[in-house]
Amino acid sequence: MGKCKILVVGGTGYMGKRIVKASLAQGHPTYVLQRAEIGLDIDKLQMLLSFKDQGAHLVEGSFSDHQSLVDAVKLVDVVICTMSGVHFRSHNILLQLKLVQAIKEAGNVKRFIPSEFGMDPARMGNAIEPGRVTFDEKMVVRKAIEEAKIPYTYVCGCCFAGYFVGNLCQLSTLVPPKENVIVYGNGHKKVVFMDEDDIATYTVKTADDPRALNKTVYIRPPENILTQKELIEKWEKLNGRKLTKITLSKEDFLAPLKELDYAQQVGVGHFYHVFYEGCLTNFEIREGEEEASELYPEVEYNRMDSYLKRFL
Ligand code: NDP
Ligand code: GO6
Repeated sequence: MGKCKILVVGGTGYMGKRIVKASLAQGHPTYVLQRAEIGLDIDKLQMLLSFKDQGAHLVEGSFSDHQSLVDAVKLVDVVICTMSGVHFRSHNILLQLKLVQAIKEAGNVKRFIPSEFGMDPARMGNAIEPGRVTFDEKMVVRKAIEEAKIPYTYVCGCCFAGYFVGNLCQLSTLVPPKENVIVYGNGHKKVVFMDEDDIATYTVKTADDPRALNKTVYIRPPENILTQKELIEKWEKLNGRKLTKITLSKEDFLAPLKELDYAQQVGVGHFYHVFYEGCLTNFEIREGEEEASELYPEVEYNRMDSYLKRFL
């Protein structure tokens, strides 16, 4: 039996390009949606051409052309969508409803993996405004998938290292602070940090795995469950220098929320849930749910001390 065919929607994005890479690496016939709207975006076009050089098939289509989406999904067994959900980029999670309609109509897709890859929206019913929009929208997409009886896997449960590790969990920067580091509360909530390439590897692994059918797969590998304090210590050890810790209470963290722009308000809300509530780890993974490193013990996921070495 050959490897299942995978269509990546959102393939030139931050997560999408890694899904394309992982799909090719795992030997899947890999299809990437080439949207008409990219127009003069030369970087996207060049990236798509490089995917083709690596063996991917480019499929022309557009979210404003329903038939083109139906035709695209008819080519494959699995659709993985990495639509933007990042509020300082081109967040568009609800656009996936069009993809859900196309998959429903096409009728051939054996698995749909929607754009999730973060906090489990099903557990974020009490999230604060305006950041909760992320979870509300992802839940709207889930509801449409389940109502259409489309087989699915929801991949979630961790923080992207790119947004959370290099900066030692500081907002508005992606590199380590030089002198002072803001510590959220006592810095002791357990967080899950993952190299995005490993998230992509696990995601593609679930695509044809019956154990992941109609389930949520949490990415929570034991070695990458760390508190903010532990992450800071790893950096200090590597860098040979201590940082000055500035403890921030949850009240002080949330106080300036209203003065920030919308995207940052969303981000602050998300940081609040991750670092003050510990929302990634304050529940057990139960019957009917799976954990990625247990399903795929052969994957040698990157540890965060080696990830941090890139910043030395
Ligand atoms: P990006 O911002 O990189 O965008 C991904 C793709 O979305 C783009 O490349 C583009 O596809 C597509 N897209 C954007 N706007 C439109 C539009 N108007 N019409 C059609 N397609 C559009 O997204 P990320 O990779 O950063 O995010 C993917 C997921 O990961 C989201 O669900 C997000 O919430 C989650 N996330 C989780 C994080 C975590 O720490 N856990 C951190 C960051 C994101 P194309 O390639 O066709 O141009
Ligand atoms: C990451 C961010 C970083 C925001 C999730 C503002 C959805 C999730 C862990 O896109 O808003 O500086 O789960 O100043 O389910 C963004 C979002 C983080 C990055 C959160 C995210 C995480 C989205 C910032 C900033 C580094």
